[in-house]
Amino acid sequence: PRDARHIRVSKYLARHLRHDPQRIGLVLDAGGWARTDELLAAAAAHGFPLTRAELEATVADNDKQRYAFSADGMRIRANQGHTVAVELGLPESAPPPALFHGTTPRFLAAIRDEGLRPMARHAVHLSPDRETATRVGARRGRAVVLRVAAGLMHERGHTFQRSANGVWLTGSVPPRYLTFP
Ligand code: HQG
Repeated sequence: PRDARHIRVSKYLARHLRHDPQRIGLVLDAGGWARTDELLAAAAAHGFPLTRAELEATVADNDKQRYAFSADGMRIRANQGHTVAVELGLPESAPPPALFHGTTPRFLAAIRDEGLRPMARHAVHLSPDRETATRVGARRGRAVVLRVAAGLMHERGHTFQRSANGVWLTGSVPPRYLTFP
């Protein structure tokens, strides 16, 4: 259930597992993992007490499966979306022929010029279908969905990784692989 508390906890995790762990004195390892007990202690010490049960519920019920526990439950990380340096260690994977990127009109001129760049994040995020890309673009205004010739990129040596929650990641997308609406 996506109640207000669940959303607050998810946003708190995004802030500290993707962007700003040092704000609460949290240390992520090279793979982006935090110790679960350290996260709970750090959150409590910085005015955001949450129980292990709430944390587990947020990870399990998250609409985009943004977070994952290690197999033993001792560690937790964000599946994608980082701005801090992490090496997620995802295997390279062959993408489907087409992937999609949702953006908004004010970025189009720059994207036509220079293609898709990771901007603040570690990789360009691509969606497996137009519906998902539309939701991503709509976060910033009117959604514009670009088609990415991912199969062709892959044939020509670009590498792709698929995150645990189904987001496709690649370093950049040159303009010639993009189809604009
Ligand atoms: C745009 C959310 C100018 C790009 C979503 C995007 C996703 C350029 C923005 C995930 C550009 C970056 C990532 C260029 C790209 N010139 N603008 N050359 N290249 N852009 O948030 O893909 O809910 O870093 O189109 O669902 O929007 O947080 O990337 O608009 O999966 O889990 O620059 O974040 O997931 O924005 O979103 P972002 P994104 P969560």
